Amino acid sequence: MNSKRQFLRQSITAVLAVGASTLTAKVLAQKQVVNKSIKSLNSQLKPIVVSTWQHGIAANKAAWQVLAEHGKAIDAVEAGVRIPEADPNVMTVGYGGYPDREGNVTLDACIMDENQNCGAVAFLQHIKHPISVARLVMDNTPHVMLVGEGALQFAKSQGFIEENLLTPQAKKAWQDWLVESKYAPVINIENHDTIGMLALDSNGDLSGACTTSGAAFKMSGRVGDSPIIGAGLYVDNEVGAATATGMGELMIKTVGCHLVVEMMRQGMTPTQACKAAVERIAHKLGDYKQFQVGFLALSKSGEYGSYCIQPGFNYAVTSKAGSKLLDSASIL
Ligand code: SD4
Repeated sequence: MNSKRQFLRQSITAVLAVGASTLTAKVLAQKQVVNKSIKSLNSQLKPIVVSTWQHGIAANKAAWQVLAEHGKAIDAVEAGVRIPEADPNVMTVGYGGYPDREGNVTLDACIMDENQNCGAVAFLQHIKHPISVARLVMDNTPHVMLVGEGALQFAKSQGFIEENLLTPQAKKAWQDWLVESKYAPVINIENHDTIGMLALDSNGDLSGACTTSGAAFKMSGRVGDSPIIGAGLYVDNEVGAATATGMGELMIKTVGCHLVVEMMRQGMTPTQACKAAVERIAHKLGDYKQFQVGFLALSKSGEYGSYCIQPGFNYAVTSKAGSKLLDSASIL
């Protein structure tokens, strides 16, 4: 190669290199601007907490106290759902919950954190805060779920006290029900109140909790979706979280909350994902119109949404902007 040609080639290579590095620098700078604005948008959306039904407002308030202090989402959801658990006027969660057909209050709950850790209790009696027992199953045992007598013994070993959870109000409702003893588990049309709560903390981590006394006047030993990871609650810290309320059998049959999170993973918004899960139930289960099911979801970026079968499901949202109660869209 003659020296003139060599000089030309070197010059072109040098010009291209300068051009390329300027371009790379420009692209990087633009990328940083985009990342910065995504970050600031996200920090506006977090922390945030959402939960099912009207009693979610009071529950979110307790959760918000944790989130506002830069606490962890897992601590926020536990603190939040303990409010309706202790409230005798909430007739389908914890203390004051409607009993089964034998007159026994039996409770189901589960909790899940940002690291895929989870804990659950089912058919637990005499303990006011099943969510905190579920938390200790997660934190202090190698297991995910304890049920019945075993769950009670574990709770007592952790310092929980046995209490009578059947309030005079709930006893009266059960005695009235006994007159006809008609087992019609149509929940959420008149009788709703399971609390499912999802939170995104200021660190960007997601967690969820779900707690209930289940279907009123259910068969003894009946367990619904609420303590079952994937059915009544699911959290994937890379994607989002979902919880459910309503006729638990429908969520169990479709592994509803896991389905919602997987739909979000495929790119759906929380509302689209909840709608897709309700549509799956409608498509697979012929009798779905007799029941209520409501899904609530929160994405990793703080976007939330819901969908249900019957009109009437609502949910509470609390963020820096304050608290609000929103009506869910429905398939019927
Ligand atoms: C259950 N999913 O035990 C619960 C009940 C419920 O609002 O959500 N009620 O099936």
